[in-house]
Order: sequence, then structure tokens, then C-alpha cells
Amino acid sequence: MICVLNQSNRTKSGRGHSACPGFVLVGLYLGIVVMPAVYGFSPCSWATYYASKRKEPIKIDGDLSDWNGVKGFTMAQEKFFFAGQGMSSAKWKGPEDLSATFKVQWDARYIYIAVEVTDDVVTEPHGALVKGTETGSWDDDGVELMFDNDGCGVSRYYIGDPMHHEFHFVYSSRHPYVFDNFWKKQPGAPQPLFTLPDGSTEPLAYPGEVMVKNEITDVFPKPPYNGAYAFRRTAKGYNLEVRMSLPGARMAAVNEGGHAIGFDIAINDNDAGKGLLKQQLHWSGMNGMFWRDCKLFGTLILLNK
Ligand SMILES: [Ca+2]
Ligand SMILES: [Ca+2]
Ligand SMILES: [Ca+2]
Repeated sequence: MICVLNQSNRTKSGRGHSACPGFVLVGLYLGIVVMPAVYGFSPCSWATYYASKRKEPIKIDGDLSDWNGVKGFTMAQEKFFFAGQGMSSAKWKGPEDLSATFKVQWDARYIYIAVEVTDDVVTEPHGALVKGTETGSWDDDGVELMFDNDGCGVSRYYIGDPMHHEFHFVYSSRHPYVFDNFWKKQPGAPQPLFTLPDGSTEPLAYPGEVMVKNEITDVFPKPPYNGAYAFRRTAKGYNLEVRMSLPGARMAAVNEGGHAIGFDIAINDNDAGKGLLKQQLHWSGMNGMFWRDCKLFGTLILLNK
């Protein structure tokens, strides 16, 4: 695998818009020495998760009782809200409206993720059902998982890439959906833009690429994903439990030949059951195009304990 870290992309990706206070000054001072050692992932102090190795069987059924004792990370503060595309924490009514705790474990074959979402109004999907790209899984209640399996920090990844992913797991009590990388190369295509109600625009991707919905619900159990997932409605929201393989990742503890894996998670909240997303929790705290650029992910470290 050859990974080219494109410096012009790094600038374009919006690190300067980081939500992390003090990053710019710290980055200027430490950038040359420290950033390569941490693969350029989010510098936010909280955006590193240390995953312990699975000791007990994990049944992928949405019942998270088999995760008791595993340390979770909770997102229930305004600092976790993605600011962009018209969204922020402005409409947030507190942790009952939207908050989440996630946990990660691993073994030699798989990564395992459990997410306990608190959402006051859990809606059935609408965007995921539309064929066109005017709305999509990004407007539905659900969980986005991002992986840079080999930790290379590549800035652009496309449909068919087995090692770099943006997954959308869309909640439904009847028919949940899974989508994978939404972009494909198309030389000469203009830069995709997100248009806000006031007519202003924000970059959605890079020039020369176009959005395509890539639903993988039926093939998620097969290679390269080898996945399994389950949602379960709860009194205060819903749970998501996922298992999948990470091709290109060395599934070993960091002190036993393993390496940092790029990882990010976002929780999407639509409380109207229609229209645009209301708000989004985003772990790594980076407000650039984290859905295009692995360097804006957080860091996942595997531990052998
Ligand atoms: Ca379970
Ligand atoms: Ca809500
Ligand atoms: Ca909701």
C-alpha cells in the first residue's frame, strides 16, 4: 500500500478550523516534530481511544450487556457537535436530545464497536430511501464509523477502497441500512459544494470527484467487510453493535507490533423524520471534511489487556 500525504490537501482540509482550542499555536510549535509520530490524526486531547482485547464472546444483537466492564467514551457536551452545513449545537436540548457512549474491542480477526445512543425522538429513515443524492443516510438517525485501517492518513478515499472507510449505519426498526464510501473519481468534475439556505456554500469534497450512494446492507457480511451489525431500540434511544474486519490493519497490540488506526465516530440526529439533519455529534472534534480526509480522524490504539 502506497500512501501519499498530499500537503496541499492537508491545508485544504481545514485544520485551521479545528474545534480544538489552542491547536494552531501548538501545531505551529510541535508540528514538525510531533505530528508524524501521531499520524496526523486529531490533536484533540480526548480523541484517542485505547481498545482492550476481547476476553469474552460478543454476540452482535444490540444487547450491550456483554460489554459490561469495558470502558466507554461519552459524548454529551457541546464541544462534540459538528459545526458546518448549517449544523451546530444551537438546537441541542441537552443529553436527552442527543448524546452517546461508544466502546471498542478487538481480536485477531475483528474490531468490535458498541454505541449506546440517547435520542429523544428516534425516527425511521427517509434520506436513505431516496435514490438521488439530494438527501441520504446522512440525514437519518444513525451512526457513522470511519476507519483508516493502515493509519496512513490518506486524504481521499473512494468506493471500493478496502482500507479506508466512511460507514453509515442507519437506524430502523424494520429495515436498517449500511452505506460505505460515497465518492468516486470523475476527472474534470467541479468541486461538490453544500449550499446553505442563505445561498452560501461549503466544500463537500474535492474537485474531480462525484457523490454516489453505495449501499452495502446486503454485502456487509461478505469480504472485505466480513461484518455483522444489529440495532436495538431502547427506552432512551437505541443501541448499535458492530463487528467487522479491517483489511490492512495489523490486529496486534501497539506494544506487540501493532500501529495506530485512524478512527472516528459521528452520531446523526433527525427528530422530524424528514428534511435535513438536525445535529451531529462528532468524536474527533475536527470541523474540516472529516468524511474525506483520514487525517481528521481520531486515533484508535489496540492494547493487549
Ligand atoms: Ca451483544
Ligand atoms: Ca434528538
Ligand atoms: Ca432523532
